[in-house]
Amino acid sequence: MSDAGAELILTGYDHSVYTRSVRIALAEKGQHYTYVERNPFDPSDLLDLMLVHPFGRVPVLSDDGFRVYETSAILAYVDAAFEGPSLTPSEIRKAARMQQVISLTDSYVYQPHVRQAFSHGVYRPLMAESADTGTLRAGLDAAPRVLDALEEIAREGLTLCPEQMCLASCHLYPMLDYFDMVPEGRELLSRRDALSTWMHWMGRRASVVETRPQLTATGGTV
Ligand SMILES: N[C@@H](CCC(=O)N[C@@H](CS)C(=O)NCC(=O)O)C(=O)O
Repeated sequence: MSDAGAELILTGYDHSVYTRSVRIALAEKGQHYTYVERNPFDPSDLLDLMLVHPFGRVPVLSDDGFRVYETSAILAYVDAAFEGPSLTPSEIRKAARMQQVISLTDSYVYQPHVRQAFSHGVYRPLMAESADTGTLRAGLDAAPRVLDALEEIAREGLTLCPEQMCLASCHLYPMLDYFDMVPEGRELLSRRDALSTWMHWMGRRASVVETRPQLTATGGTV
């Protein structure tokens, strides 16, 4: 366990899905921390960010000087290092599915659902930035196959289920929450019952409610 008096600092960006994943996990653990806001898309913030992250991205967690980046690694560290309910199931198949969802989220969810559909369907228009309908369409076209895979996993009942908070839920939820703001995305999600049931359960958790991003113009992107 991490030293209770050690300084814990999370460097992140409020609009970032990956930052929110870590914030959800820290809230689930009941862990206090200092939050430093850095917009990786703002050149002046990027200079500061490069001092703690070699690729200039967020989030970055520093625990008494021990620095971790890459969200999956941060989440695993948070779960292992701090008191509070475990976010990793002990049952082998549940743990395997959890890891599968975490990897799947990075490989197949982030780009189409967040960078393409949400960014060009909701975020850029909201920030009065140019949006590309072709990119929005490409994200929406790629989504059904990914959502079907997630639905199959949720139906199986080993992870992405109500009452089973784990690191996969922390990792994935912020991305689908953004995708749900795209009207066509909401429609696609609503046709997947098990995934929708898990989304609704997640949406009511205090950790999720208190980490909801304030989507106001900052001149960034997601
Ligand atoms: N693989 C990284 C991805 C982090 C990431 O891409 N974060 C976004 C914000 S959600 C970012 O910093 N983007 C800045 C950029 O693309 O230059 C992780 O798992 O932490």
